[in-house]
Formats: sequence, structure tokens, C-alpha cells
Amino acid sequence: MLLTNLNAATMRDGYGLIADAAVLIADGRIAWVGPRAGAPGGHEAVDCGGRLLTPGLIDCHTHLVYGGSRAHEFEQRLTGVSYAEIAKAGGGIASTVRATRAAAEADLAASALKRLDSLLAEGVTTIEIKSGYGLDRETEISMLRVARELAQWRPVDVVTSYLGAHALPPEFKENREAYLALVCTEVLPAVAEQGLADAVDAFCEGIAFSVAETRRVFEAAKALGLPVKLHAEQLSNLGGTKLAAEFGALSVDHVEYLDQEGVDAIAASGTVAVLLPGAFYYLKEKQAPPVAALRKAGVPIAIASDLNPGSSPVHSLLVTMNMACVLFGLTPEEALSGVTRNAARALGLEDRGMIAAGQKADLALWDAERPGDLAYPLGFNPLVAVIRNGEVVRGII
Ligand code: DI6
Ligand code: FE
Repeated sequence: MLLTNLNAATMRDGYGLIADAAVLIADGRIAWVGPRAGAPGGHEAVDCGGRLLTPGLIDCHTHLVYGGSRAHEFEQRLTGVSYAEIAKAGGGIASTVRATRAAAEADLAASALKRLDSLLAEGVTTIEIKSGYGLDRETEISMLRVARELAQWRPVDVVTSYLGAHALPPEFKENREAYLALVCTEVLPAVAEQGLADAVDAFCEGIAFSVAETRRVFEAAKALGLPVKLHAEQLSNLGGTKLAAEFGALSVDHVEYLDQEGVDAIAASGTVAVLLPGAFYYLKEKQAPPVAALRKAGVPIAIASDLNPGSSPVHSLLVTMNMACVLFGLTPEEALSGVTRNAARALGLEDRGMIAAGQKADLALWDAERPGDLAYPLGFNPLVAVIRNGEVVRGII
């Protein structure tokens, strides 16, 4: 298939825009991309009507599989109760843990599919999904199984992370040590053995796990050969980022309170900073991540929905892109890089996120004149079609 008459944002360097471009797809991969005038001959041409082509979008941080709802906490927070207060009173993550443990696996899958469909309607072709609402062995494994299974029902690649160190489960309230032992010596090895996790994540925060506790989890992951990533410096600066850098983490996520030392550490380790403006917005946070320092240090910046029932019930990467611009001061170009090239990097995937020869043919076609048009509106979806592995899986071209 030779796609012609399109405006291609290849994302190889900035937008990497090619006007009046053509893209040749063969065997699910991009075989050639360049100006139409130079396109290889002998192929059936598909006219794209001058539309914008981008790589398929990548949501590199979600908690999309969970049971129950936290709408009541949203209402509570609007009366002035804080996220941390709700967590301390047994709500927050713990409330979703109760609902997730009580849910049948089929119901977890059904509710997750609806959320996934919202993301797919905006051109997402790869998504990361974390566990972390089961906390016991059985439910964590069940969450990861459901996450993997979603790829059988929808045209999407699912990457999973084991987030056992998300919160201390109520049955271990008086025994943090025993819970960490369970995570490191029982659940994580079981998850790894069943091939259910592509990476290991943790929540390093005052209301969650300390740097020393996170280190234990990372040591266990390393022993099993699994890459790590970290929820770090979201509500305070504990220094989790430096630990993550020491372990060569794929990404550090949130990072509102990241300091210069932390920026320097991830610049040296090649770790991606994943910004999550949805949580910042919902929690009405005041401290934005140090975007200028990240740019200056050359740290790749990704952005993600953080789709979760508590701090970020955000089901849209287009909205996330807009929020990253308005709330964090990213340029629309950085926002689009953040859900394509840099999001792929945050997942350790080198075969996607750009329109370039050899890359996976995961593409999104938009009724937009310029790539900057994607981050500009709120609540407007210009998606026309999605190609995944070289096949049109949504819309018509
Ligand atoms: N940070 C987050 O943004 C989510 N988890 C985390 O560690 C929030 C999870 C929740 O509130 O349910
Ligand atoms: Fe998160």
C-alpha cells in the first residue's frame, strides 16, 4: 500500500514534517517515506486527500484496569478534602483495591474495554497498563491477565507493568516489611514467571513507599531481568528519581517536585520524564514539573493520561496534550512528541513512535492542516482513520 497526498508529521526530529508526502507500507512496516515525487513506483496508490498523518498515539502510563468508581471522592475533594486526607482515611487507592478484589475478572475486562475504546477513538495504537489495585497475588495477576487480554479484543498493543508497591494493603497495615517481602519474593517472581509484566513500577511518595523500600522492589526486579520505572516526586521531593536513575529506569513519572539534581541524574541515565497533567489538573496542584530544566538538560519528555479512578479519570490523549501545553507550557510539538516518539522510548520500544523506514506501520490520519492543530482544541476529535501493522483498523481512507 502506498499512501499518497498527505502531510506527514514523521516525528523524527521535532514534527519532521514532509509536505505532499507518500508512505509505502509492506509487511506491517513502513518501507519508505518521503516526498510523493520521489515515491517508488509500481504500487497501488491510496489518496489521503491532503490530510495529516502521524504515528499512532502511545499512552505510556495508565491504570486502566480497575473495579468500582471513585466519583464520590471527586465530590469530597470539591468540598475541600485533600487527596492525601482521603487516602489516610482508608479511601483513595485502598477503596479501588476493595472494589477490584471483589470484581469478577470478566467484569474487570468489560469495564476496561470501555475505557480503552475512548482512547482508541483518538488514534491510540499502543498502551501501557499497570496493576496495583489488587495488591494480593491473585488479584494482581488477574489485573495483568486482563490487561494482556485486551489486545485480543481490540487492535492495540498492550505493555504491562507490575505495580505491587502502589499502596500498603489493609491486611499489612501493621507490617510493611511483610508486604514488601510478599511483593519481592512471591508476587513479582510469579508475575515474571508467567510473563505477565514488561516492567516493574512503584509509587515512591510519603503516602506510599519510601526510597529505601522502592530500592528493595527495584533490586528484586533487576534480579529477574525486568526494567523499572517510578511514580516519583508527585506530591513532594523524596529523591526517588535519583534511585530510578541509578537503576537505569525507563521513565520517572509525574516529577512535579523534581529538583536540578534529579534532572541531572535522569539526563545521565537516559531516563524519560513522563508528565501527567491530568493528575495535576484533578488534584489542583500548584507546582508544575521543571519543564525548562528538563529541556535544558536534553531529557526526553513524554506525556500520558495516567487514566485512573482517583487522581486522573482522563480518557483522552488529545485532552492530555492540550493540558500539557496549557498547564505545563509544553509546545504543541513537544506534546505530540510526548505521545509518539518519546512515549515509545518511555516504554523501551524502538520500533514505533516515528514514521520512518523499518518502523511498525502504526499510523493515525487526521482531518487537520497542521500537526499543531491536535493540541489546540478541547473536546474535538479530528481522527479519520487508524492503520495498525499496515492494516486499516478504524475509519476509511
Ligand atoms: N499516582 C497516581 O497518579 C495514581 N497512582 C499513583 O501512584 C493514582 C491512583 C489512584 O488514586 O487510584
Ligand atoms: Fe499513575
